[in-house]
Amino acid sequence: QLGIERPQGYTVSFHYNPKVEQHHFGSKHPMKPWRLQLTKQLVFGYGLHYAMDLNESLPAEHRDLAEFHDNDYLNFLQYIKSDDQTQKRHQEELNRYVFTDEFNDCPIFDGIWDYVTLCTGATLEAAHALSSGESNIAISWSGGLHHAKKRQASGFCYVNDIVLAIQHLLQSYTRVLYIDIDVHHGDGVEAAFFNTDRVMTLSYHKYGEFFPGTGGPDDSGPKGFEEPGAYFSLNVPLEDGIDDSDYGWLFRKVTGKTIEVFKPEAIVLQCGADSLGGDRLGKFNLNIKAHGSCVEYVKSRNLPLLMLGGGGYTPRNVARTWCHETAVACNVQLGSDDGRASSIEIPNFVPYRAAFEGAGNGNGLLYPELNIRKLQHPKTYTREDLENTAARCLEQLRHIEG
Ligand code: ZLS
Ligand code: CA
Ligand code: ZN
Repeated sequence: QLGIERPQGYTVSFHYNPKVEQHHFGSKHPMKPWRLQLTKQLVFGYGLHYAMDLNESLPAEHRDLAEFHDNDYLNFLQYIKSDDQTQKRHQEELNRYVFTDEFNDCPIFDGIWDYVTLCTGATLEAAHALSSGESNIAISWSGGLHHAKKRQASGFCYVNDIVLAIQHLLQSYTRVLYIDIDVHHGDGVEAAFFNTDRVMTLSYHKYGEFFPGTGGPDDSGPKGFEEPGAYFSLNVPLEDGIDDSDYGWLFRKVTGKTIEVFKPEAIVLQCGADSLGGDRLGKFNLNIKAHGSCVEYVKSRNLPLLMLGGGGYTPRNVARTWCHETAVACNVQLGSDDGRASSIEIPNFVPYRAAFEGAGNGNGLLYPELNIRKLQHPKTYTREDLENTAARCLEQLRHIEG
């Protein structure tokens, strides 16, 4: 591909297994693993594989998952079948582990064990590439499943690849910072490291009548006197319709100060693409350029960086976002600078190119054709709102300074 070269002075590695794309949560379910295929087609279509180490990862094993998850829960995931007969016989476990009903966030589908081990395998391999020094930025777009708990599936997430990856990184690094720009609160990761000061979790999310309902401004870690982990959970609850400049301003201010005071040795960034405008589930109004500039900002700290996927329910926009962010990681500029119509078109030889040909819009990489949805009650952030939110975060950070 014309002019696509490896970045100078550092290595980016890309970890994936194409088998993950074949899985289905059910036809009406918003989580669509084929968005990963779309993403990969774009990444390869642009020739970004010339800029990275490519790794086809192996599925994780039961014992890898058991580093965080409960064995009984893992056995259940490994052996449960999707047919009604088996489900009837396992009703008690189903209720305990996934809350089944006909409208289920976490359905039992065929190949569920393969799906969870493939997602986790890619993320764990990426974490290992960082800790071994093989790579400086490792990418696993099938990971980022931040809601899964020790013994429970939640919010489309069954196994928490992020927690497992951070646990791995803690063997090599003293302090790991977790940053989460998915529109949902990163509750599973926060809960797993609630009582430690070696992991700081920072989540930006919609808060108020929105899943999972946690991550309010006072959720900052254990409240007991001098408990380890007190103040090491930082939450930035936001409202509908927050846009590029307001989100970008807050993200830089709060993330910048967090890095300054916490001094992480490695960073894990969950890049959930449901914070984009026009997402089927999300309520924010970010465009791809603004989302990507958060990645760029984190990358500029030159720390070992694990980049993960997460939410994202408008598949074309997810693929564009993560392709753009792969390019950001590689220091490759694919689109034009204005963050809207891109001068570079989706290459002709990208299979599924048709999927990107939106109604009446250009099909450039950065152009989010579904952006700027008409929200019912978008919040207009005033200067004062933003200053107050930032001030509250900086106030919390004062407790861990020094
Ligand atoms: O962060 O809001 C909820 C929970 C419910 C409402 C929906 N019903 C199905 C269950 C009970 C209170 N759940 C959220 C989960 C969002 C998970 C985000 C994951 C992540 O992006 C990381 C990967 C939710 N929002 C929307 C839906 N669920 C949802 C919409 C449409 C459907 C179809 C399939 C299933 C049932 C009908 C479903 C869920
Ligand atoms: Ca978040
Ligand atoms: Zn989400």
